[in-house]
Formats: sequence, structure tokens, C-alpha cells
Amino acid sequence: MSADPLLDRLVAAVGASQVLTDPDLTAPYETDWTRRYHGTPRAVVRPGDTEEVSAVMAACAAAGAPVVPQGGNTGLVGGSVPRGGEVVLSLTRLDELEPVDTVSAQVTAGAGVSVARLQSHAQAADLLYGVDFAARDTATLGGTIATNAGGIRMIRYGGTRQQVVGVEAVLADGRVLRRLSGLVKDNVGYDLPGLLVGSEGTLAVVTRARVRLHPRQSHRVVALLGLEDLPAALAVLARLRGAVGGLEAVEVVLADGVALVADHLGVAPPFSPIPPVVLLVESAGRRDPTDELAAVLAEAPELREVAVATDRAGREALWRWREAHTETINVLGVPHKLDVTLPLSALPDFAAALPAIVERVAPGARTIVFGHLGDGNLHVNVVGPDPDDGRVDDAVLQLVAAHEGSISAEHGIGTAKVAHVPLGRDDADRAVMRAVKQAFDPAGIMNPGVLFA
Ligand code: 2HG
Ligand code: ZN
Repeated sequence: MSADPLLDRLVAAVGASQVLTDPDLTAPYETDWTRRYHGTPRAVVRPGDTEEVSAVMAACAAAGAPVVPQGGNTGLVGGSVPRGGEVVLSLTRLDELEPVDTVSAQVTAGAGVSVARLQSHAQAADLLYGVDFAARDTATLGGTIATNAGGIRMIRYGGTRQQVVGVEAVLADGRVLRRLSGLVKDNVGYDLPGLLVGSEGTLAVVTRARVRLHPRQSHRVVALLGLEDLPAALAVLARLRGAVGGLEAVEVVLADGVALVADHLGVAPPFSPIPPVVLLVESAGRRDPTDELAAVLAEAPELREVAVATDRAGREALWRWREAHTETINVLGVPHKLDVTLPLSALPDFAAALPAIVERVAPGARTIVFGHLGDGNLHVNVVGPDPDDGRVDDAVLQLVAAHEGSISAEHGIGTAKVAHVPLGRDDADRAVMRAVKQAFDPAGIMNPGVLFA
């Protein structure tokens, strides 16, 4: 018996070894990847299957105890860590992978399976999971569903929402919602699994999901393109979209970001001098896509520099210039992360206006911009302002709204952008969202503080 009767019920649900209260053991669950968001939980609970999740939710509902669902804790908006006193529900032990169904090209996996394991599992069946990003080894399927993660291959395969064909989820009161048949034609009322994608743990706890797989591409080519400016990058993007069938990624980094990464990794930059804008382009196919890409690039007068790799090690080395941005920035300090989308036509103007806007509210701050150009998705990282100082967030998000962009592209709202939701959704829209929340979670115990103030 403990002093907290809820803990006794949680222990009964999952066993004493999976209810953590010792601060040394709970620490990894308390702080997000940026270190900007943290809080102390009432307990961290680690159920091993759906029935245990159900028992945990029933116990928390009976006690009126708020719950923060957590996957790999690679989120960047403060949505997966406690604010103070919640039960953290870690789903990483739900890591079962079912055999790939090659006839339907689908697989069912537990919420705790990492994105990288899901990818390897698909690959072993000569198929491919379409969502990919740098945190693949730690991020979980459940977490990516909760946030509707986009990543680097969105231009070809779509985001997480496009992959999900079914979900199993535990409701706030412990009941289980199961839609895992994998039927791609199934019009019986509302698309509840679709509603859970991107719901950030505010509606229910995703425990398993069935996802769509794609043909595995056996040949790949990656090119790094040096360019003068963002309008030139958009011109190249237009050429690529028109002519490269297997286009999988069009990512953008800027000279100062590349210089920082070079310093951090201790390697020479890919080009010297580093061009103002560098695009990373990947194309993949069942046949070698190199000639097709080379033919398009040969016709592009915008190109200043090109580096190409087809072998795995060479491709990964080129990708490091893009993927190492996040870890490099974290070394500089606690970043303010503004993950935003702009209409492509407005993207150069937005980027041009950004430095002065940041300088006005955070003099001397360091701004690093990179992202998924093909999706109009920029990651604006600002290092310098205090983690609790929201002025720079506000200034950047106002600028996004003024350019008719979205204040959250792929990381979600979390707690970080709650105050800014009205910049992206009007009164009617927010009222319906609240009603949906109320229907799933009338007692308000699911990830309170996230998405809604
Ligand atoms: C990426 O695209 C991730 O690498 C992280 O979305 C972005 O660190 C960031 O701001
Ligand atoms: Zn991203």
C-alpha cells in the first residue's frame, strides 16, 4: 500500500516494476528533446499490452487523474512531457510487429515500435514504410500518429495520415476502440482513426495501428545542389516536380546552417565557399534514377554546384548536411522551434523578412532555418532567448500568419503553440474541435494543456 491510492491501482494494472516514481527513473520521461519543456509526473506507467493500457486508463479516469501519453519522447512542442503532477503513460513496451501482409501491402504494429524498426520490417518483405525522418530510431509509430508526423518523404508518399488504414486506441474511460481490419473501402460513418491522427494524445491513447506500405525502391540517388537564393531553389523544385518521377525528397539548408554543421561534425563543408542555399534532392526507383535526375539538372541554369552519390555511404554522408542540423543546434543552446509551412510563392519573402523580425524582439539571437522545401515546410530555430520568453515565438508565428502560412506544419501544437491556435483556426473551427474533445474526453484527463488552453 502506498500513500497514493491511484498508485496501488496502477501497480495492480501493470505490476510494481512498471510504475516508476523514483526521480532517477522518471527523469528520462520528464524533459523533452529540446530541454525547453519539463515537469514532474505523479508516476510514469509502462503498460505492456492494450489490456494493461485499458486498466491504467480506467484507474486514472476513476481517480480523475490527468494522463500524458508518451512514445519515444522526440517531440519538439512540449506535448509529450508532464506539466506537473500528471501520470505519464509510456507506450514503448507496446512493440509488437505482426507479419507483413504482402497481398494488401499493409502491416499492423504496436504503438511503441520505432519508425526505424517498422521501416526494416517492411523492407524485409520488399516493401517500404513511407514516413521517415532523423529521429527514426527513437520516435515511435504511436507518437508519429499522435502528431501526424510528416518528415522527408512526404512529397512522394504523403504524411502519417496517408499511411494509416486502421487504429486501435484506448479511450479516456478505458474502453477500447478497434478498427484494424485494413479494409481500404469501409464507409460506415465517421473516420475515427483519421480523427486520432494528429490529435496529440488529447482524445485517446493509440495502442496499435495498421499502416499502408509501398513498393521498395532498390535504386537511389542523392544530389546536393548549391544555389544563389530561394527563388532559384523554387525554380529547380519546379523542374524536378515536372520531370523526375521518383522524387522522394527536396530538402533545403542555408549557408550558415551548413557551416555550423561542418564545425559540429568536424568535417569540411561540401562546397567552398558554401553557396547561400543548398538543396538536397533524392530520387528512387526500381531502376537506377541517376540519368533521369542528371538530365534535369543539366538543363537547370540556376545550379552553381552539384555533388552526387548513389552508394549508401555516399548518400548518407550527403544527408548528414541536412539531418545533423537538429543535433547541432541543440549544442548551441535551448532552441525555440517554429515548425511552419508557407505557400511556396510566399516562402522567399517570409525568409527575407525573418531576420529583422527576430532581431527586433531578441537582439543578438541566432536564427537557423532549414526544412522540407517540397512541402513549403521551414524549421525556424532561434537560439538565445530564454526558454520561457515567448516573444520570438509570437513574432515569427505572426509573420507566418501574415504570409498565409500554417503555424504548425508537422510537429503539432503541443503546449508550445496553444496560445497561437487562433492564428490558424477560426472560431467555428475551434468550437467543433472542442466539441470533439468533449465527446472523447468529457472529464478532460487526456493530455490537458495540449491543443486547448
Ligand atoms: C527535421 O525535419 C525535424 O529534421 C526537426 O522535423 C526539425 O529540429 C527541427 O527544428
Ligand atoms: Zn521536419
